[in-house]
Amino acid sequence: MSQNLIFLLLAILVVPGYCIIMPQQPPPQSCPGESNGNCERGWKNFTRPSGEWCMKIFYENSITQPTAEQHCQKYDATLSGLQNQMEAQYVISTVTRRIYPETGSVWVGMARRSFCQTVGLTEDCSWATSFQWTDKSATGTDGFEWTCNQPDNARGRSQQCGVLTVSSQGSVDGIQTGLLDDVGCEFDFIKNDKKERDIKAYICGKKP
Ligand SMILES: *[C@@H]1O[C@H](CO)[C@@H](O)[C@H](O)[C@H]1NC(C)=O
Ligand SMILES: [Ca+2]
Repeated sequence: MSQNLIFLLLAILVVPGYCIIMPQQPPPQSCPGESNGNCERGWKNFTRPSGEWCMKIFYENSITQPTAEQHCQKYDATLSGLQNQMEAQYVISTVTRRIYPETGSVWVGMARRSFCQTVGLTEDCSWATSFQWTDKSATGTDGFEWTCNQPDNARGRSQQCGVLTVSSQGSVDGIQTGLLDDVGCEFDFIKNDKKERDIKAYICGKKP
């Protein structure tokens, strides 16, 4: 037997054996090369003017805003605001994929300012000034992308909280997808015949 043939036989026998003994590693949870900065595993990093910020989306149907806030605090976090459209897009695309084909709303860390509690849209209480971020990190108004004529403080001036509408369609129940609406912090979407806008998730955020 020539040396070449022995080598060939070895290659045929040994190489597949090696592949069976050493199976491929399962794929890592996040794509290689995709850093999450200084955030804990499972939290997504964003760079804000105020510093680094970590976000994680939690899924729970029909949860009220105060309960969602309590849940975030269990992770030493708080409901997250939206610094800009990059953060909003991250939330919208992640939740859309997760809940498809369902649609719904996501609690965002924002609150109506006290001087705007008893009015709708006015000069003083505008799209830019009616609400403020509550996460002590988000700043400015770039994240305030409201759906048409919002925030209107409708339903008897009861809309002190804010949600993002999520769906794979352009709108849900006349509310544009991917934009904010002000709603009551304990609004019952199902009882009010708005099941397709029911709460599906909330965004927690914290500093790394
Ligand atoms: C996350 O952190 C990494 C490493 O610090 C950084 O390169 C990346 O730009 C950050 N991502 C965002 C969206 O800010
Ligand atoms: Ca509203």
